[in-house]
Amino acid sequence: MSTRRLFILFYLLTITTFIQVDAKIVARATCDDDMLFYADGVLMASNNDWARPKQVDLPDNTTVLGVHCVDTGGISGIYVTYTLNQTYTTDTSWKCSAKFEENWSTPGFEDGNWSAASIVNETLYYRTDWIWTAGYNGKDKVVYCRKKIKGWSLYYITI
Ligand SMILES: [Ca+2]
Repeated sequence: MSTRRLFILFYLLTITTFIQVDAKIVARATCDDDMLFYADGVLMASNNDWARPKQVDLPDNTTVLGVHCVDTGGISGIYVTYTLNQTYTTDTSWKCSAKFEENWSTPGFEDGNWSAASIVNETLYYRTDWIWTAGYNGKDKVVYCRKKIKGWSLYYITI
């Protein structure tokens, strides 16, 4: 193998290492009140203490996050952060619905009819980046919110 080819190989290995480090997805998720947290349609965590988000290590190739939340009274909301090169927090790019639909949390589900999430903006608990459907304040008690996150893939290059 020539020096140039060795250099290219080393270069690609370095890039691959960075991709793998960056691709690790760590999520923290909670909701007010009872949460089920999904990654690509697979149940990853449940939580019924909104003040204590659950930390979840997600598969590197996760493409869709889903939160099913049941509000059992008072105020409601969903809060998720996840790292994928940088840290993202629930915002209006999430899609929410109050209607159960089969396979709603899977990558293949078509969410074009779902509405953009509403920001709860509950100042009592400083919830400036929690989300819900537009039916906040007791109208929607059971909601489903999902978010397509950036996927990643490895490219194989012949030197
Ligand atoms: Ca509540």
